[in-house]
Amino acid sequence: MTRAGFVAVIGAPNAGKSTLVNRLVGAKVSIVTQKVQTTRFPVKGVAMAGESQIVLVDTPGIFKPRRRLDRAMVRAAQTQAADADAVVHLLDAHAEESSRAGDKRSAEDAEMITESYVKSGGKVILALNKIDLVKRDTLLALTQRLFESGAYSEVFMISAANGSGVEDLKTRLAELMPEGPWLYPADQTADLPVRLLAAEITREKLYLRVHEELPYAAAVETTAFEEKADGSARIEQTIFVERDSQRPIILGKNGQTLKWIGQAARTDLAQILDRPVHLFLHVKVQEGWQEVREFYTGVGLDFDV
Ligand SMILES: Nc1nc2c(ncn2[C@@H]2O[C@H](COP(=O)(O)OP(=O)(O)OP(=O)(O)O)[C@@H](O)[C@H]2O)c(=O)[nH]1
Ligand SMILES: [Mg+2]
Repeated sequence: MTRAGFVAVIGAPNAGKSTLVNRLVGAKVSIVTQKVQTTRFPVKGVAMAGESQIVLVDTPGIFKPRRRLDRAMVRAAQTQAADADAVVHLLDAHAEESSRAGDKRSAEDAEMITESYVKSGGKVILALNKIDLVKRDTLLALTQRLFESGAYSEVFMISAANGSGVEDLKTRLAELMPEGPWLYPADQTADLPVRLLAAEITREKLYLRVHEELPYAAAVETTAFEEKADGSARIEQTIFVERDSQRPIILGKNGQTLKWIGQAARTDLAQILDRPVHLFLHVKVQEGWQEVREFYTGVGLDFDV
């Protein structure tokens, strides 16, 4: 008897959702950076646990949206939660501990998250993340307070970064999956089209390298993906920025920054695609790319929310 279903991982920006999905899947399916709003669209990863197939849906962070892109991201996360067989609300225990009471912004974000699982109809699993950074007694007090809210069916304490507690969560998710045939071949871990995955990897390196200078203003598009006769892949990508002043930030002195980004992305891609990769990056200024419909439809986001 096999089981299979969808688990939406939702939470505030930077809670560690993508780290958790990668950990559960055992492969890198979604990009991770120290920056908030790294994940822009739902990304699926497939985990196997005995006879259960768990399709994890990594989602953009839920927060009070301000721009069109924010709205599209938050709506996508809420839709995934509503459609899933189980919902995990991942909460950064460390941030929760250090945020001052009455922090208006985080209160608004929390409200948005609660709203999305009210829409999901069912109970939600709370997973307190980053327990490697939090003292045990703080954690217990936090758990009690959150559990008393009544919104959660159960609580797990985990560290997505070092894996502690993650196997228990996985076992529980496996039990919650409905009976039925597997949705993906047992050896498949990701289902992102390869061009999109390649663009995400480059965006990750871009964020890792210039996260302070470049708040949310960049997008990456794969413009060519060619399988060469010698077994290698030739990939061309364009990095879009919004202003002329952002170009030199990405290029760096003598083009050093762009070179680093390209090398780091190429190394990852070669490993993920399991073949040599030739990567060519271009930087283009496109004012207001966030208002271009194709940037949304290309990654499955709704432009009109
Ligand atoms: N110490 C510690 N850091 C963690 C843990 N989980 C994630 N992180 C770090 O938290 C940061 C954010 O992780 P992500 O997985 O990108 O978070 P996210 O929730 O997907 O963020 P968005 O996509 O922006 O909403 C990264 O720097 C991770 O390395 C953890 O268990 N412990
Ligand atoms: Mg993410």
